[in-house]
This record gives sequence, C-alpha cells and structure tokens, in this order.
Amino acid sequence: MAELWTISESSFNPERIRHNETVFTQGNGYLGTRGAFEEFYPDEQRATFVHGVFDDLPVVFTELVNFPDWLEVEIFLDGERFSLADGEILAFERHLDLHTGLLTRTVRWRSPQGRTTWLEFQRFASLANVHLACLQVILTPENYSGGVELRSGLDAGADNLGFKHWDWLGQGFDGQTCWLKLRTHTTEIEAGMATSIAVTADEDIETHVWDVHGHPTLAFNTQVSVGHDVRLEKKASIFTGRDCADPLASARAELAHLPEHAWDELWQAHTRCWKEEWQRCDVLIEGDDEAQLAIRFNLYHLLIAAPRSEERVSIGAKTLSGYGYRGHAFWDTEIFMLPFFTYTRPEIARNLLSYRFHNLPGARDKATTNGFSGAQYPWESAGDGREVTPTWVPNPSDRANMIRIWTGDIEIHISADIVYAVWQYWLVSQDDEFLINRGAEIILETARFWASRLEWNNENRRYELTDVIGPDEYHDHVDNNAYTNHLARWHLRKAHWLGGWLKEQNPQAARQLFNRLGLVEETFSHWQQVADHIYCPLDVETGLIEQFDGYFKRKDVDLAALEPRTESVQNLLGIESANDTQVLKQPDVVMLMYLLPEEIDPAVAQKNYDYYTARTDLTYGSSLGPSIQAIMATRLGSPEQAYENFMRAARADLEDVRGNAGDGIHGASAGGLWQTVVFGFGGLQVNVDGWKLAPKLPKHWKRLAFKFAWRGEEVSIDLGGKEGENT
Ligand code: IFM
Repeated sequence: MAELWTISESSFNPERIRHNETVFTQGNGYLGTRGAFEEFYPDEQRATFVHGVFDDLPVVFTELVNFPDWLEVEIFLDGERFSLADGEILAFERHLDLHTGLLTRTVRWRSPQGRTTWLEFQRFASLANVHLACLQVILTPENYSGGVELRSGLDAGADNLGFKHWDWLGQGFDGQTCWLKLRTHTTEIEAGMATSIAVTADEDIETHVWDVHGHPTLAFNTQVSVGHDVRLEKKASIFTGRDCADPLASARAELAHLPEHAWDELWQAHTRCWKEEWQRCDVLIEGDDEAQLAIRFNLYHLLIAAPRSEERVSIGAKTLSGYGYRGHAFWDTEIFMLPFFTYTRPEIARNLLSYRFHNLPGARDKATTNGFSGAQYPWESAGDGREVTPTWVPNPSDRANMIRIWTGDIEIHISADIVYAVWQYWLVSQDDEFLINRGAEIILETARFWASRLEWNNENRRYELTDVIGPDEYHDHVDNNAYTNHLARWHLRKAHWLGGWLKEQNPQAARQLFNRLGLVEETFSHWQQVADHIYCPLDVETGLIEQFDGYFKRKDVDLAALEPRTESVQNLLGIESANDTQVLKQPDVVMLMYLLPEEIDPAVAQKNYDYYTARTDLTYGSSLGPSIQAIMATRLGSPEQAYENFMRAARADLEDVRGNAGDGIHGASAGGLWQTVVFGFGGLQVNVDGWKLAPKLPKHWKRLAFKFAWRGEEVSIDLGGKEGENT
C-alpha cells in the first residue's frame, strides 16, 4: 500500500512549479523548505523558513524570513549544464513519501548534445535533529564518458519576493564545509548556517573553494565513464539567535561531529522519529484510496509545521510552506489545526497555546490602544503578539488601488476562539497545571476585554457588539454577529466558572492571580450578569438565527445561477456588491452551531444549516468552510453533502482548487479535514464527563481507524472493519 503514503508527480510541470513546491514542502517543526528543484527555473519560489524568524517590512508589518538556499546543486555533464528546460526529458518522477518525509526525484535526461544521464535526487529535513537537513544526488552517464562538475554551497542572496532581510556578517570554509553568518535587518536575529559537501566517484576529485561574497561555494570536478556513479552528499545545519548564543558556532559544531558520509546514520534516526509520529497520529481509511492519501498528506503538513520544542511560536495560516499571509497566525491555528494536536500530540498543543500565553503583553497593548481593559488578541499575530494585520493591501484586480483591510480592527472573535481552544485542550488533557499557570490568565484577561468591549443598549436592555466582522468576511462593519455574541457569552461564563474552580483547586494560585489582575468577587458576578444579558438573536417564528442585524434584508442571490464559475463570489461581484448580498464566504452561524452545539436546539440547527448552506460560497470562498460544513452535514444527516464537502477540503491543496496553493498549504483546511474524519464521520464527542462515539461513515468506507489521547491514556478507535473493536 506504499502508494497510499506517496504523493507523486510523473512529469516536469513548469506551469505548476509553485503549486508543487508547496505540495512537496519538507520540514521538521523547526524549518520548512519548499519543494524547489536543486537547479533553478523561472517562476520558482525557492524558500526555507524557520519558525519565529520574522523581520519587519512595509505594508504587511512583518514576515517570516526566507533563509539562504541550501538546496542548490548545479550540475555540469561534460560541459553541459543540467536543466530540464533544455535537452530532452526521457523520464521524470518525483515522490514524497509521507511516512518518512523523503523527497525523491529520478530523471533520465538527454542533453542538447545527446549525452544521456540518469539522475537521482533525495532529501529530508531531519526530525531527529531539527537543525539538520540532508540531500544527495547520484548521477550515472549512460552513453558517454567525460568530466563532471558539481557546484553547491549556501546563497545569502535569498530574498522574500524581492525584499532583502539579511545583513551579511561573514562567511568562510573549513575543508569541505562552508558557512554563513547573517542577521535580520530590523529584528536583529542572528543566524548561522553551515553546509558540508562530500562527493564520491571512481576517479580523483578536485575540490575548488569559491569564496564569492554572500555565496560560499564548493566546486567538485571529476571524470566519469558510462555506467559509473558520481554521488554528492550535502548536509546543512541552521541555528539562530533564538536557539542559542552563538548560532554560527552551533551550526559548524553540528556538522563537525558528523562523519563525511552520514546519510545512513541520519536517515535511520530520522525515520525512527517519523514512525513514532505516525503511530500516534495516523488515520486509516479503507474503501476510499483518495481520502486515505489526502488525510495523510494533510496530516503530514501539520506535523512538519508543528513546533515540538518551542513555545514562543505558532503555526501560520500557510504553515512554513509559502509566502501566503507572510507567516502570520490567525484563528486558523486554535480552531482548525489545534484539535489534531490536542487529541494526538497534546505536548504540541500546549506549546501552541503557550505562544498565546507568552504574547499576552501584545494583546494587552492592543486592548489598551483600543480603549478596552484586559487583553485583546490580534487578528494576525507573528513574532511578539502585536497586531500585524496589514491595514491596506493592493487590489489584486487593479494594483493601482489599495483595499482597506478591516479584520485587524474589528474581527474580534479571535479572543474567544483562543479561549475555546484552551478549554478544549484542558477538557481532553486535564492538564490542570497548564490551566492554573497559563490558561487561566488567558481566559481571565480576555474576559476583561469582553466585559469592557460589550455595549449596553438601554432601550433594548441588552449587551451588544456593534461594528464587527464575523467569520464570514464578505460582510464587514456589522452589528451583533451571532457567532461573536455567542462566543463572547460562552467565554464570560467559562471565566466565571474558572474563578470558582481555581479557588477550589489552588486557593493560593487563585489569590495571587486575582490580585495581580485586579479581579475581585464582584468582577466575576458582573461577568455572569453581563453574559446573561448578551443579545443572541433567534427568530422564534422561523427558527432562524440572523447572522447579524439586517442580514435578512440583504439581497438573496441564487448561487446556482452563478455557475459555472471558477472564482469566488466576491471576485465575481466585487467587494461592495458581495457585501450587499446574503452570500457567505464561510460558515458563520453554522460555525457557531459546530463549536457550541449545546447552545442550539437541534430543530433550530437543522433550519439554520439548510438556510445558510444554500448561501455559502463553498467552492471558491474560504478554504476554512468545507470541513465545517461537512461535520455539520454529518451531524444533521446529510451524508452526500458531508462527503462532498469533505472531498472539497481533501483536495484543497492537492488539486489547487482556489489557484493559490502556490502561496502555501491551507493549514486550517488540513486541520479541518482531521476534524471531519474524527468528529464528523467518526462521531467523537467529548464533554467534562468523558467521550462517546456516534459514527456515521460514508457508505463506501469499509473501515475507519484512528487514535487519540484522552487524559493521558491512548484510545484506539476502529470502526467498520471486520476485526474492529468499535464496530
Ligand atoms: O483566518 C482566515 C479567515 O477566516 C478567512 N480568510 C483567510 C484567513 C487565513 O486563513
């Protein structure tokens, strides 16, 4: 069944080069390297990103910095440069083995002058030692003998789509190792990179040192004859000032203790780690090969982006696999990706939530700047937790004009989303220590924000939230978004509960925290009282929850009448016109029903699901939509819709449905896919008392098996199989 672990490409596709760079990204939770080729092509976006290494720039404030290229290997075959853009490709295959993270490319290439060579490229980003990445190239001439030259090194010229972040501090060589010392321009994060390169061949090898400024390179020359191999092994090491005091010394030391040929040893250690990952996380689907491969592909991408030993970084919306959203983290992490980690790798979930804890100062600043109390999390967050949502961006269809982005100002539900994730993590892990020492402060400080942000409407005798954006971003500046109001109410009630729980569990910690935050008995009872008076709309006659005040008065558009189309409704109609309609970019009321099922009566849920589903731009709207729709369809008994939306999420990046996969993996869609399988089809439900299953597998699935960690114990679920325990 190797093919159900392998993503393959069977021809060289220059027109899909960026999409495939994203798909074939490798990483280890510390770094991510896009699947660019060792040689160079137009339109490529070769990039390596390291978690937490941000630098400032205009418009988007800050972005993950592209590291010096460690992939480059230029190959000259008897004087002819190897390039798939020239000559003839006689055979080409590329495979990403999801089980081990190994990327392999085999090519049979005839040069313009008729020299035929077999080439094999392999590489991996070590999971056993996250500061190391390895690459090898083996080439065999088929019909000629002659000179072979291989050039490889490190290129500090790496920029971010034309913007340079690196200041060069030095470079040098130790034998067959070359190194670079750099510093980011504004954030002043130092980086040390080293690479050691070993070439083996039958004949003698001449090695040349090219000390080109910013691009230390080693060139190897040898003679080769028909049927004989030349092999290059390259190991690269990366450290930054975020990891240690002297990153260059660490990078050099890392390589110094390795033998010249270390591939086998490093590979063994790496694959052992991957085996353990999959033992905890794999999902088995029998009867649907496309779904099986897609879920593994998406989990692979979450796993390679997951910080295992760092608690001051998060996972950006596009993971570490592309320039999209510049590495910024959104609610995508807590609501879409985090559940996978909470249930299978709670240590990683804790790291990700700790990132929000450490960034409370940024959230406090945001609240204060906006005139509120407590902590208000940024809509987009990067290195230090301040708001980094761009205020203006160029209009993609008319670059001379700028579009005002309001999400950083008024998409405020993120503070409750983060608390929701803290609560879920605690529910599943029972990590009291985290809740007491970190989670509580997140929950209470953001509760203070809500209490100050909610507005008392004296006429209607209720609290309201005006001028917000809900999850459906086709509509901005709306009042009383049902999702936001419900989540704020839920959040204040949880904060009230937490006050009592903390006092009971650890009176001393409670006293200290309450004193530090200035919380008294009355604060908690006030929150409860505010929560009880938050306006949460429901039309009792129709059973509909109005998404926001006046939504039903907007123009109703028949989505089917817009078909066939290949772009979002917002692109088709324009921003203003889409805003005037009832069309949704992504689930909003349906999202609310997903997260807080206990707050919505099942009959009401069905009516709202039907109403809003018909108006949601599921094909080309947000990639966050399909998985949630799929789960709700499963819960409400629409199996066809559930499977259709599940496959939409499954194909989001593999098939580049929205045409933007080149910008990076849609991390939220990947996390949502796992939730669809486990919470939707698997029917896993949890609450304070425990977990239960109400599975509803797609008819053609023969078996679904997955594992999760429940309060320290591993639980194995096996559904539908003959041997299955839980059939
Ligand atoms: O967070 C999402 C948002 O919900 C929809 N627009 C894209 C963002 C990043 O993925």
